[in-house]
Amino acid sequence: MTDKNNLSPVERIKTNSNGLRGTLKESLLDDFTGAIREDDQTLIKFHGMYQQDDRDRREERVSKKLEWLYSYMIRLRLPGGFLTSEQWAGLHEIAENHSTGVIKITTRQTIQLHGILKSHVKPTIRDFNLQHLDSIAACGDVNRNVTCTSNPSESPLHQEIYELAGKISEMCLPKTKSYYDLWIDDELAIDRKTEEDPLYQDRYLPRKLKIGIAIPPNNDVDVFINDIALIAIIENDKIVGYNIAVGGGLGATHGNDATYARLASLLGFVDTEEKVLKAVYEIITVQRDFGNRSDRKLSRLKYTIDKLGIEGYRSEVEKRCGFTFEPAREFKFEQRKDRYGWVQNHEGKWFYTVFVEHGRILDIDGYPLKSGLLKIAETGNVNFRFTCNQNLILSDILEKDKAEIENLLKEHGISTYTDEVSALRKNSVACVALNTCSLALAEGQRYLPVLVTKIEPVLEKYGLQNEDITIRMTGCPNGCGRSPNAEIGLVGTAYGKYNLHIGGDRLGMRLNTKFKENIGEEEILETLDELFGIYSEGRHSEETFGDFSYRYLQTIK
Ligand code: SRM
Ligand code: SF4
Repeated sequence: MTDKNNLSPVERIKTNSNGLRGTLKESLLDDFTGAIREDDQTLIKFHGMYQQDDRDRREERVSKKLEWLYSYMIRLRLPGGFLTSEQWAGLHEIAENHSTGVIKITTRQTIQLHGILKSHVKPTIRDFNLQHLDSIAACGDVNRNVTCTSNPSESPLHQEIYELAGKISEMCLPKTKSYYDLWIDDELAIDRKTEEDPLYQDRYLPRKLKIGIAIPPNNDVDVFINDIALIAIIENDKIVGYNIAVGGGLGATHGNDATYARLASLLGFVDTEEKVLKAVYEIITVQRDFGNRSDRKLSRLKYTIDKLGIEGYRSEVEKRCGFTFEPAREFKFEQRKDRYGWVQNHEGKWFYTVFVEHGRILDIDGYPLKSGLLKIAETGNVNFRFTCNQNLILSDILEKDKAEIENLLKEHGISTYTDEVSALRKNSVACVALNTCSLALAEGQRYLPVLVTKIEPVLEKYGLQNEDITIRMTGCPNGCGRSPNAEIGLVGTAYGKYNLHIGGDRLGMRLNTKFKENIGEEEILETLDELFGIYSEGRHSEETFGDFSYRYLQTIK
């Protein structure tokens, strides 16, 4: 149980927040600064926003005796990652009017906008509201965006888990109405009765909580990195229940050995949807009651699992549920990557997966991706879905509309780009990092594309250019681009320096291991050159780079 005498400062901010309102109203009205009050910086996260500043411009601002250039990032709550074409067109306009203009697809299947000035925060949320979109609980010590295997319309089963993602998201929403008071209605209409929150109470969770749902054989959601992982078990083309795993999480802190990345451990199997929802709910209440509220570095559910033991955690959940878990059932993942290009579903509808490098949708010279997508949205004949690999699926296209979409994809260079990029690039993920992330030690999405261009010829030298090797980069060890769960992981340590990790498997079932510490580009390329050389000569037939390097690491121990 939590040491009540030694609570982290964030605990006080939450319980004293008057339903997450704090002094946000006053902070927003203060024209003297682009920032908000310190405690409000914690509370605004629960409303799906972060205060940030442009780190590229810090020195310039200080030299001009100006405060840092503060702005806000807003993240949408989109369980299962879905927008209609009307919503996409609306989002395009909102991005143009209020943010840097770049639409960013995140590694949790949703959208972020960056660079929103304080005076634009409310108008942005209001415009989202007009599109029936919200950012409630997209950040903060609550359940975050629920992810599920992409392409919900691919089969009736996909639709079923997409709906489950929505139900879990709804069940786990905080009951406070402060989001609407603060950002939409302009009134503090607090009705204590309707704000009573049996799940979060007034202290919320000790830390963020993440839930993902996968349908084997596809693990595109990287399900085991979630605090709660649901794996659909299919028999005779029907979902007969879910294996539930708990305790995934990738964040760690350099130099703090008490912190670590961890994949979720199987708790057991439950059959009906009612039981799944109850189990998820009570897994959360156990974390609420037993999670560490003193040291936020050790407060994720993975540490609670390791403290109570998987048996201890299970028996507490079972006690609260009033039923027991069956032993976990057999399942097999066979792939984790997105299926680029055209795919047709069981109803004859078409889907086109667009490769979007690190989820950044913008127009650049010679590649008008963002304008092309707007034109596609304006046809009204497609939906937009997002993948946990930061890509976009144009979905639910009828046979009669396919040619029109195909032409627009060609006209804007989108299909040519998706077809032509290398296998390595298609399997690359990077986090945002600089210039907006306050925790970044090194570059992420701005640098991995450059590095991949330098790695491509090295792969070609060994005839490995068509291998689907996963490479992921994060600007720090928090793992937002899931670098610990890749065949090649690059984890920022300082500007231009990374730890190089290898030996993770391709399917997201085995974390990688640190191989080289704090190295720059030259040494990264030299090391990979050497490893690819040994791999091309010494690999077993069909052996992936991740499995080979895992084996190689055992031989050099
Ligand atoms: Fe993350 C914090 C971006 C997915 C683990 N993450 C942050 C912040 C908000 C930095 C901050 O706290 O000030 C980053 C904002 C950067 C920016 O400028 O936008 C940030 N995380 C992201 C995104 C946008 C990366 C991306 O390029 O796609 C992803 C948004 C997901 C979403 O839509 O909700 C994102 N973050 C992840 C993931 C991957 C996942 O969930 O699939 C992880 C690893 C899994 C996990 O949670 O363990 C992840 N983010 C973290 C952590 C480490 C938490 C921990 O347990 O130690 C932090 C730091 C923290 O919470 O203190 C963090
Ligand atoms: Fe920022 Fe680190 Fe997350 Fe990258 S991994 S977005 S640098 S917190």
